[in-house]
Amino acid sequence: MPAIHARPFDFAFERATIGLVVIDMQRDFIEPGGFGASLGNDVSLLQAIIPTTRRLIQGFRDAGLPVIHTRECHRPDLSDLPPAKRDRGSPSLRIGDPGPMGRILIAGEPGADIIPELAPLPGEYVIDKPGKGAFYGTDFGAHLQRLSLRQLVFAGVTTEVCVQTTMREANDRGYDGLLATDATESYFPAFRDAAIEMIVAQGGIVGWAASTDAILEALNA
Ligand code: TIU
Repeated sequence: MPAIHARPFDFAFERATIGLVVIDMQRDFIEPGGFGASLGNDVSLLQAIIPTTRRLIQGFRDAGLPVIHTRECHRPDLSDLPPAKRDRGSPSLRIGDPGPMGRILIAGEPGADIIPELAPLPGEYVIDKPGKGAFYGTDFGAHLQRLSLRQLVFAGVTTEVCVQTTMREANDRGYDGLLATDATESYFPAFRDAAIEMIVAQGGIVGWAASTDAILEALNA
């Protein structure tokens, strides 16, 4: 069985059952004027991983393996937005408010789009999710079953929020999850590093971690 050189030990996979999940690489998190900025974050930190994430996506496409994208966003009528989420903290703009990229974190608005550099290809599945985890309130699990996937490589933002939440959800459902350490980022680099350590600690209590080079080397072997 092929394997990716990873922490805490090599990540074995089969070509028939591995796929890439790219979490929330949306304008709302990565460009000025969106949800991430409204929370007071420096969004330029997240822009640094665009080239690596692009290379990782291209590697899966070149290998003929599935790429799944997620977007955190809500229905225009906000019926899937719990008041507890909308009313949290004191952001400059709340979810659903009009901003420079349309309504904040609303499906169909420019800000909710995946950034053009990482745009999904026709045929690549895009999951719109109302929560931080990709399984909650979506057909992500059903889609993984349809594709018979068992090993998931994760990339995207932010490491300790939507990426880690989804990896934990996947782990509890029996998937093997590996995080691409240089294709994920946080507004708090120390949280990115801590999340990676939490994932691999205790013999891989949540999953594995590896560089994009190591992942692509194994896919191309
Ligand atoms: N704010 C933050 O760090 N993240 C989110 O709200 N969502 C995702 O991580 N996608």
